[in-house]
Amino acid sequence: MNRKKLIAGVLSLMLAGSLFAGCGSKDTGSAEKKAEGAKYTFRLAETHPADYPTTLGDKKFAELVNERTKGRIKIEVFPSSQLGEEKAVIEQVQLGAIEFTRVSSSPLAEFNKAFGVFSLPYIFDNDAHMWKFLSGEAGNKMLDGLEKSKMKGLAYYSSGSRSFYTKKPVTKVEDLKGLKIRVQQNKINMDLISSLGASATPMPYGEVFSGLQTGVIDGAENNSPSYLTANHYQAVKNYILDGHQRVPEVLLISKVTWDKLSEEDRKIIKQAAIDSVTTQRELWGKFEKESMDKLKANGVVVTEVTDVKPWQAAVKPVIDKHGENYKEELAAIEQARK
Ligand code: GTR
Repeated sequence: MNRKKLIAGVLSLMLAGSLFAGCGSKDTGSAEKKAEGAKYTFRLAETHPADYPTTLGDKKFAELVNERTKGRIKIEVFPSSQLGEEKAVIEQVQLGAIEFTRVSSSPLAEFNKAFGVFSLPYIFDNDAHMWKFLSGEAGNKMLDGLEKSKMKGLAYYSSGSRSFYTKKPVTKVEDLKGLKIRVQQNKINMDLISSLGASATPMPYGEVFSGLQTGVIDGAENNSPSYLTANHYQAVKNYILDGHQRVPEVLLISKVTWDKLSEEDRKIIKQAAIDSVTTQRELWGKFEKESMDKLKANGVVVTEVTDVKPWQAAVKPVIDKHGENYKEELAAIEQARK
C-alpha cells in the first residue's frame, strides 16, 4: 500500500514536472528568442530621493521591464537629480543622451505646449477627476503628442495638489501680495503668481531650499511630499492648503531611443510603464498623508482653505489669458467632470 502510494506520488510529481516542463519549454523558446534581441542598459533620471513614492514607481517600471525581457533590458534609476535638474534632463532626453526620465508636466510645458494645461489653476475638482481625464483619450493623446518634441510619453503618475508655503503666515489671498514666490519654470506659473499680487521667481527645484534659507524667495509651492522631502519645511513653516494646481508627473522615453527599439520591446516598455502606475499611486496616497503628519509634527502650521472661491476669482485672469490655447484639453477636462 505504502509502496503504491509512493509510486502514485512519484507518478503525479513526474506528471506535474512534465506539465511545468511543457510551459517551461514554451517560455524557454521565447526566452531564447528574446535573448537573441539586443541588450540595453538605459538610464532614468529622477529628481526625487530614492525612497520617494515616484522614484519607487520608476523602480517598479524598471523591474517589470527587466523581468519581461529576461534581463535583456536594464533601466538604472538615478534619483536625487544626479543626472541634472528637470529642464536640463529633458534637453538630454531629446538628444537621446539620457534615455528615460520622470518629470513634472510643468517644466515639460516649455517643450510641448499642451502640457501647460496642467499649470492652469483649479481645472480639476479632485484626484479622481484628474485621473479620469488622464486615462481617457485626451490624456493619452497628449502622451503621444510628445513625439513631436522628440520624446514619447509612457504614463502619468500622481502628484497630488500644490499649495503655498511661506515664511510669514498666509491665511487669505491678500496675504500673498508683494511676496517673492518660487515657481516651476513655465510662463503660466509666472502669470499665476502675478495674478495673486506676488512676484514670481522661476528656479530649478534643487535651488529652492537655499533660496528659502537665504531669503532670496519668501515662499514656494508644492505638494506635501515634496515640501517635506526637499526639506523646505525647515526653512519656512506656514503651509496654506489652497490647492491651486494638480500637475501630474510624466514618465517618458527619448524618441531617439524609442526609434531604435523593436516593436516587441516597445510593447513591453509601454505596458510596464502602465503597470507601474498602480504601485506609484498606492504609495503616493499613503505618503501624502504621512508627509502631512510629519510636517505638522515638525512645527509646520497648516491652514485649511474652507472657501476656495476668492482664490479662484483671483487667478481667473490666468484662465482668461491662456485658456484660449487649451480649448480642446479644457473641453475634455470638462467632459471628464460628468
Ligand atoms: C514636484 C515634482 C518634481 C518637481 C518639483 C518642483 O512636485 O514632483 O518633479 O517638478 O515639484 O517644484 O520643481
